[in-house]
Amino acid sequence: MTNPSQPVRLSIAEAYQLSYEVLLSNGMNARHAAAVAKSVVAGQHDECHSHGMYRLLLCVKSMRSGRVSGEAVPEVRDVAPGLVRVDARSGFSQVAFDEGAPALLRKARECGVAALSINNCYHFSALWQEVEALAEQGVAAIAMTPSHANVAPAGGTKPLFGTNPFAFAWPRRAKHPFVFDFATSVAARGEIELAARKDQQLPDGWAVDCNGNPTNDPQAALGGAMLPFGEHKGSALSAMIELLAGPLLGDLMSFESLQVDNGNEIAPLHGELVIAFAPDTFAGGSADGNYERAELLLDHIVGQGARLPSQRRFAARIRSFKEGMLLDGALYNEIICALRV
Ligand code: NDP
Ligand code: PYC
Repeated sequence: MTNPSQPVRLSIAEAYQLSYEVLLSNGMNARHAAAVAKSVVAGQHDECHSHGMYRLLLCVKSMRSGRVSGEAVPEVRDVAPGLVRVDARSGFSQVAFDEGAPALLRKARECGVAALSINNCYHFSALWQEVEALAEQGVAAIAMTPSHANVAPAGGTKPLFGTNPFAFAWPRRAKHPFVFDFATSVAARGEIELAARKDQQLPDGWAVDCNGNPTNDPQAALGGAMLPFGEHKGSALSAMIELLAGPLLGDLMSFESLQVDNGNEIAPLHGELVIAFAPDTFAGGSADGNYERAELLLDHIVGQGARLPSQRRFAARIRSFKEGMLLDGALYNEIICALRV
């Protein structure tokens, strides 16, 4: 235990070992514990605090509910030249993604474009991890998923959509890929939860309370509805994600996931859609010239003094690997308490 008001510095290895042991001691087998620990430590070392080691608390609660399988062996089905389906069999999404990604890459290279449908998974993670990993294998990728119904459609005041993240990655030669990944709500729900833990007010425009009135109080926001980013534009994108990663895949939408949750407040259960595009296959050979032209665009963005999305993350990663990373002291204590001995 540590002083809750002082952050704790952990090396990447220490953070991973702690996360792995917490997950293992709460019923995950070694494979699931390793994949989920890698995911939360990646969030932590990239300073994405809403999806870093804070998520261990949700994982533990989900495991202790008895609903999530910590030993699920995903079933991979090659259903069409451009489509692979992975049934996660009520496990967390990470192992299912790991199982499906090789077929997705192979199919994208063969067909130019291919899709991975992950079904029946408990899901809590940041999507950049998956699209970044795919781009490092030379494909462009998009990923999307519903969550639990917490966001009102633009013009409404009642939760209907999930915070529905959308991520994109473009591969670059000898450089980090171009990656963005954001919720289609103004911010991820995890940001509101973290604000509530610290008793911090929310910026204007993030949420309404249960009566539909604007609120800056994180507790009132959690009990009311979050708002989509960009009004009708984010709202339409969020609806698209519900449809593509829900009915298209034959899986649950956010309001259905919340119904299935039935007040347990564990990780959402639904599907995820990942689409990969192979630049060389689109180019009918080598895409070298196309990559060079893509670099011009990215250079022009930076040339105006703007930054590329994920630039902050990549800088945080370098810092964390060099100096270790800071974990909130109160959170560290909760994580230690979650260890079952
Ligand atoms: P943010 O608003 O923090 O950031 C979104 C993206 O915008 C990042 O790629 C970020 O890059 C980039 N960005 C931020 N500021 C700038 C800037 N000034 N210039 C250029 N790019 C910028 O994300 P959210 O709160 O919306 O989402 C956080 C995470 O939550 C995501 O990773 C998402 O996948 C996850 N999430 C997961 C859900 C799930 O169901 N599994 C549900 C909802 C969210 P950088 O990181 O470098 O700052
Ligand atoms: O932060 O909005 C969020 C979230 C929902 C599910 C996982 N993360």
